[in-house]
Amino acid sequence: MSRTALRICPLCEATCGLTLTVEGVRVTGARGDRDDVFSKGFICPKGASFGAVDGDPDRLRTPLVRRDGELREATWEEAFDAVAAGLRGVVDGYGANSVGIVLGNPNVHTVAGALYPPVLLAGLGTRSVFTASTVDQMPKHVSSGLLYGDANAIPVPDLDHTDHLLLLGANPLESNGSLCTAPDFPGKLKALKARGGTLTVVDPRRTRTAKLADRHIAIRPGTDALLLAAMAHVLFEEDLVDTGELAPHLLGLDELRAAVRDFTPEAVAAACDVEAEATRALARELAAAPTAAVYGRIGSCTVPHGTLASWLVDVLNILTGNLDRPGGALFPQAATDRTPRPAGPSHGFSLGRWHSRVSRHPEAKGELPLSALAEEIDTATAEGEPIRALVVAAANPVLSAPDGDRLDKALGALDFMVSVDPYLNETSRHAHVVLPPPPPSQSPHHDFAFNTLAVRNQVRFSRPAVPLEPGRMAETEIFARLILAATGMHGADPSAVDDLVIGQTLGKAVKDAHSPVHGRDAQELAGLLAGDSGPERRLDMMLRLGPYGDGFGVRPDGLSLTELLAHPHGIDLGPLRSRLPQPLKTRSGKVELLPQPIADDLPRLREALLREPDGLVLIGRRHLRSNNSWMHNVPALTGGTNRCTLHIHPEDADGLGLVDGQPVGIKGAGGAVTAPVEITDTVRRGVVSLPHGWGHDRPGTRMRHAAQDPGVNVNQLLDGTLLDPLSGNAVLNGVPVELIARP
Ligand SMILES: Nc1nc2c(c(=O)[nH]1)N[C@H]1C(S)=C(S)[C@@H](COP(=O)(O)OP(=O)(O)OC[C@H]3O[C@@H](n4cnc5c(=O)[nH]c(N)nc54)[C@H](O)[C@@H]3O)O[C@H]1N2
Ligand SMILES: Nc1nc2c(c(=O)[nH]1)N[C@H]1C(S)=C(S)[C@@H](COP(=O)(O)OP(=O)(O)OC[C@H]3O[C@@H](n4cnc5c(=O)[nH]c(N)nc54)[C@H](O)[C@@H]3O)O[C@H]1N2
Ligand code: SF4
Ligand SMILES: [Mo]
Repeated sequence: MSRTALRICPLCEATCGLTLTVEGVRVTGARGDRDDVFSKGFICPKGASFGAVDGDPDRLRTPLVRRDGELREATWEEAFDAVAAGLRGVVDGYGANSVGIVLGNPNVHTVAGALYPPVLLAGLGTRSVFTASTVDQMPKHVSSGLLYGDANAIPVPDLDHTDHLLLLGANPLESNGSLCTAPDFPGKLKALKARGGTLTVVDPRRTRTAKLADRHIAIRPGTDALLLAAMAHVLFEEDLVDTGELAPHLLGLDELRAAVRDFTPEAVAAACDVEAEATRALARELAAAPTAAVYGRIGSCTVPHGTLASWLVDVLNILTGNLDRPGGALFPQAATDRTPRPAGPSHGFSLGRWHSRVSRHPEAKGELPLSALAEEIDTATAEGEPIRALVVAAANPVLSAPDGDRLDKALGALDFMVSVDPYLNETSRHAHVVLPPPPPSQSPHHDFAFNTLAVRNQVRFSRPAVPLEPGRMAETEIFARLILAATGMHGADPSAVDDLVIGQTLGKAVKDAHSPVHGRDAQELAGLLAGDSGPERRLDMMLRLGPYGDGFGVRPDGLSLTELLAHPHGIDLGPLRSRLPQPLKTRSGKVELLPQPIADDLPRLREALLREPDGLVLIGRRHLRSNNSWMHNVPALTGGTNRCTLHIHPEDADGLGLVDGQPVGIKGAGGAVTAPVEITDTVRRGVVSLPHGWGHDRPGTRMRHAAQDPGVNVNQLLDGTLLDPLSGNAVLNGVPVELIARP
């Protein structure tokens, strides 16, 4: 007998609602949920393969514990005993900073990854925190922190209503969008064109997204900040600045004008390889459009001037009056956001409150660069202890971070490592304990992170589609037990973690004059929480205290978990609306247009004007049927064009005497790899492209299908020293490489 169950797809940022077909405890099919208030039936090949991803026979079913050098199946009790002993031994012997924490991308796609890591960080008190953010969007957080005082206040292009979209370094036709949660991004771009709007794409490759555009600018990698600065220059020079209703909220417009004075379209033309007239046209069109949005993603972040480029994206939206207005770029308001406080001066955003031990990288948002993880483990200094134990959750930095070989060695030398991961892969193979979460069908889902980045305000929750298999442990419980083991409370009831958070949050809320529960009794409120489990009660609490919440009875028609459960296809909360000045948390209470750290970094951008490009540079690419490093084990999603080949322009191939399909050695600062050449004019001259997440050929892993066609690890070409200095973000695009023809 088959049945259907609703489940939000966790496989990318688009968060599509799926209707799963379930036979017994197995997911045998997935289609788009037409009644989903947000995705309205959209699905992509990854979502359609949900059953295969979920039911992968290589997923681990029981914990593994290392004994006599080998990882063996163990009970949960044995596993957590080993975690408690391993972590506490290091904390007690060397202090909290000698325990490192690495949080990977899928944490933003799970309830467990949203609710528990903050408690783990606070409980352990370590400064050795590394996440996928510093190989991704940290520049955007830093620019938002500096402009708005809140690193998580990220404006999202109003895709459904804009008249003009300037998209840089993003390929949503393959990625389905990022920092812009929009099911059916391709359909939304087509709709933009159908309503007479225009799409411009800036990308060194003629991507599927670029093919859809009215105009494609094949910029030289790593130079977006120059192009954007020149556009800002043109807006000032040609008197096109019109900040509209933003004007009273802005600080530093004159200083900004002076700061971009040197960046004329003529001055940046050679570096960007974009003609001055084209840059002027981009600026004029942006200013002339009734509404417009500039949107930058991976290709604008993972570059030497990632923070400046991210800042300039917002600066252009501001100078044209498009920030915070419908059709422009707006701040979403998610259902689990904190109760909005009245506008006014706040605490602001600080960078570099501490530094990494070895290379003295400044922290950003409480994190150190993932690029520095290996040296923080393998290098002793006088300043303090190296990292001796590591907690890795949903991360595979051996493939996703620079210089995997060095990190691989460093992980092998740790006193203790625990991985929360469904696979034994390139990273988790070094763990002393592997704690495998259940597959997504057995987990609840709510998009805590992506709802704050969505193009429409909405809220959805899926309970597990399938009950937990015997012997499985919910990932929320795995995290709760891990927190207890790491903080000296091993053996306590895991619900203690949720009770603690609920007690603290409600305790603060009742004392907060702006909270709907001000003056009430925290314990009584805790008793009112609905939900089957600790995490559900926490979600109920967040919804009820949130901007649309019932305020525990104050607004009886407001949101709660009970209300959400009554709407299995979700609740629509309306289009994005203007919100300024409320989201601002700067010290001035204004948008600070030219923050000091940005001003201090501009001379480095000026130097880039003078750099003579020579030699080939490497960039990445994504494929629709892949996702970072962990989906190459699903036969339905591999093969075809989803392959690890080096794209090269025909003229560059000719110059080097390369023929299609030939293996070529690629050499970078961190090492060399060999991949087959794929000659294509979709990549511009002077640029080669290799996808990331491949390199599944290390011994001791258990991903049988991936190992058959392993590909190579592009990040081996990096040595970890190339960073955007403000954010600590790795430079993954525009990296100098040499090619060596192989017979
Ligand atoms: N050269 C280059 N490198 C890049 C990038 C690039 O564009 N170019 N992109 C970067 C970006 S944007 C990112 S986000 C990072 C991603 O890098 P990582 O954060 O390392 O993420 P993944 O490679 O996706 O690996 C995810 C890990 O989580 C595990 N996992 C999957 N599902 C779950 C789950 O439900 N629970 C748990 N606990 N674990 C799970 C997988 O088995 C895998 O081990 O890579 C970065 N690296
Ligand atoms: N299918 C699939 N979907 C995914 C993922 C995946 O691995 N596969 N990963 C997910 C994750 S973790 C993320 S962060 C998002 C990322 O989402 P996107 O940012 O849309 O990612 P990409 O598809 O890598 O697009 C980046 C584009 O930047 C271009 N580029 C490279 N260098 C430069 C440059 O210097 N300037 C400019 N202007 N462009 C440049 C590249 O050619 C590429 O087309 O995708 C998510 N969705
Ligand atoms: S677009 Fe993303 S969320 Fe939607 S079905 Fe595909 S992988 Fe899942
Ligand atoms: Mo990412």
